[in-house]
Amino acid sequence: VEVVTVGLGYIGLPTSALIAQNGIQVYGVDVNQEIVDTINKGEIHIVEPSLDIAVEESVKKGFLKAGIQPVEANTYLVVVPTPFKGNHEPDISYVEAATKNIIHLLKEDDLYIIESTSPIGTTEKMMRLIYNLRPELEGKLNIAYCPERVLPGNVMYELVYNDRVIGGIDEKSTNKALNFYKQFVKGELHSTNARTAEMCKLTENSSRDVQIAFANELSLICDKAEINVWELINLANKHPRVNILQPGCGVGGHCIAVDPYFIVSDYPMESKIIGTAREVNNYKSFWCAEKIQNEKLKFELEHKRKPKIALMGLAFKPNIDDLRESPAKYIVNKVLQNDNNGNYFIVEPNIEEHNVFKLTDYKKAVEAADIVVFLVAHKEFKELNIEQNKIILDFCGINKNRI
Ligand code: SAJ
Repeated sequence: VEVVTVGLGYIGLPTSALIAQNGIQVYGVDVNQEIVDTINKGEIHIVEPSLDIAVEESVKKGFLKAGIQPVEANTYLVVVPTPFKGNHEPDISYVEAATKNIIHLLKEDDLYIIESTSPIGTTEKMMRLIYNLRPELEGKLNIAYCPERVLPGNVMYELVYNDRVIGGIDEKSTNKALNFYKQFVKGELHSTNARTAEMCKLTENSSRDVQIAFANELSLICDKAEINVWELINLANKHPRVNILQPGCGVGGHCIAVDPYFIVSDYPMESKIIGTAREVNNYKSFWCAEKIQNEKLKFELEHKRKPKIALMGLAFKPNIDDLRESPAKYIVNKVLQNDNNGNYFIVEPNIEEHNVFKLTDYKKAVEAADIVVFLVAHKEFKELNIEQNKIILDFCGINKNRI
């Protein structure tokens, strides 16, 4: 075996398959026996375009195998999740466990790379952990950090064509890692040190979070000022040096809503904008839920009956089936929590069934509703023709002419 990848999730599995497709022997490790068995059958456990074929082919040709325990190789990739704890502090225990699990296999000149999003200094910390247990290897390993930056839904393409930032703990490590990625990445490879590479990943996602927070803040101001925020942003963006993103019902997913906390928890005094952006984006979801409740009360006073409300979308962003850390789901939960016996239709065209919510067809829901609430800008919703008499709460810019 040439390469061991630890972690066979949303990034680890596609990465393993891509390396294997390039004729390199890969052994994927995961703590979950079911996942290991699925992959060894040439099947996959996650939804990602083109991944099924890549895994099936590599397993069939014998270039990809999976197991619970790592085996000896020349390169070790750590691709496990780094969630945060209750107090928003990063939890690097998976990276630590993955590292501890391969330490006994390491030998002179091996390459050890962390791809997991990690707080600044994690690579150096892991280096110390390794050399503490294997002092005879001190200075003889190549240790680097190289963050993934692929967009879910387009992973197999972006893994090959995105540029990569590669930061070793010394120059020898950086060069060794660079040569490793050269084998299967067609994007440019940029070298730096480990701390800069770690911060670079956090910066990319924090930058997007801050920019979305700006758009969300504008939407709150415009709502009070009775200005159409979509028209406003469109007009402001006509300036050659202004490029504002779109407001929505909050920021979700497991990256952009998480990574900024890795900076804030280590540098709280210095990261005021980054921390505030998180608060603004979280508040936006809460604000949307309140807005729905207010609109419902207004309707009840006016019509002397409960309105039928269509809640459109549950996913964390448009045109995907991923509901994890979804602001739309948070809003739906919050609205239902406060009003258990209201008349709600819950809609998510990208999934067939949900274990908690009873889903309604999107056209039927809109037809029956008095109030239509757009939470996610799914493409289906943009084609709807909605009668003028219905009340619309458009949190994600489905119909940009109407607020
Ligand atoms: N969103 C808005 N308004 C916008 C754009 C996005 O409200 O104008 C919301 C989305 O609805 C969603 C959230 O932001 O709830 C995040 O969506 P996204 O499409 O911006 O990003 P992710 O989480 O799918 O993927 C990001 C990407 N990072 C950047 O674009 C800087 C991806 O390249 C990273 O690899 C990924 O995070 C990751 O794994 O870190």
